Amino acid sequence: MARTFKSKYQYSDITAKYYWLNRREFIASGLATLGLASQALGSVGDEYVLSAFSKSQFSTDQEPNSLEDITTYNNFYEFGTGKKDPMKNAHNLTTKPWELKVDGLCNNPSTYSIEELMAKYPLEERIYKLRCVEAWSMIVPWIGFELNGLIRDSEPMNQARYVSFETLVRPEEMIGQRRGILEWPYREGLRIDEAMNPLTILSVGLYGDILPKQNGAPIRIVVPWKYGFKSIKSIVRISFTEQMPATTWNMQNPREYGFYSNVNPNVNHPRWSQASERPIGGGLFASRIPTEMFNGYGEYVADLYTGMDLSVDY
Ligand SMILES: Nc1nc2c(c(=O)[nH]1)N[C@H]1C(S)=C(S)[C@@H](COP(=O)(O)O)O[C@H]1N2
Ligand SMILES: [Mo]
Repeated sequence: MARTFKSKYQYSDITAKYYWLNRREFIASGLATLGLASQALGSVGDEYVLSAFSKSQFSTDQEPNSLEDITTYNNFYEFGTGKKDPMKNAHNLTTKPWELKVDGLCNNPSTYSIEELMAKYPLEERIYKLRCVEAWSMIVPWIGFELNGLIRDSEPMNQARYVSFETLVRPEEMIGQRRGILEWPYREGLRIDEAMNPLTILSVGLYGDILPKQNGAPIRIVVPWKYGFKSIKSIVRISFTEQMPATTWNMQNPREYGFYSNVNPNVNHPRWSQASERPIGGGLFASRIPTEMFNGYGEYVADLYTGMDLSVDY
């Protein structure tokens, strides 16, 4: 049933229609001057041409947030700590050429360009809910491919139990990296079975186009059943390890941010409740909605945690 449609502004499917609707709305919203509009859009540029993509059974049928919501309310500390800093500063990042290195405990380490990855792995649209640990959420129509194909092709050794990820370090272009807000590079990690789960994707686009820079161009991870900080942006390295890798927010404050960080309404953050969340884009007085276990993805991922106490391994 997977329908294939081409990217680059083709009015050929519901998703493309969303794109156009949002775009019109966006242009009408007062950012109409070209300069501002393209800045807010994070220079969705000509860096890469997205290959054709198909729809996915894993997409939610909830309506995606507008492109404006998705590109103007971001966490990307490499570009500053304010929600609008990434939109203002990420255009400085050079995303082409870009290399993604795969190394560590595997028999087939390799380095890939973005073009090679897009040619090798078929792209799909995945409309997922993103739930930040700060208790807000949005619906994002990502385009990407399952990480498990790349993992299989890398032939991990038997000892490999975890996969770690690293973001680029380039303080000349990433203004936030000139200060020690976090320990750079930003690092994340998954257990290998979590990384192999079909929901875990490498995203190269959203809304039918390549990734805006503030969303982690040219390639980022998306793990929809975990808090947003696990979905690491602008990655340059994937490594297979035997030991649980060090991860940025866990290093920063292990009491507040665990390695697993599965969305869990029953385990509160020490400074705020995780029982509910604020959907972005609903306006100032929009009501909060209850947070779902595993962000609503339990049917696909609950098995990964059988026998674990998730209030201990939070
Ligand atoms: N390299 C890097 N990746 C990152 C972050 C970051 O600061 N640096 N922030 C994380 C957080 S806290 C969230 S909620 C999501 C936000 O993704 P979005 O801006 O595309 O919605 O990115 C995550 N990935
Ligand atoms: Mo977040």
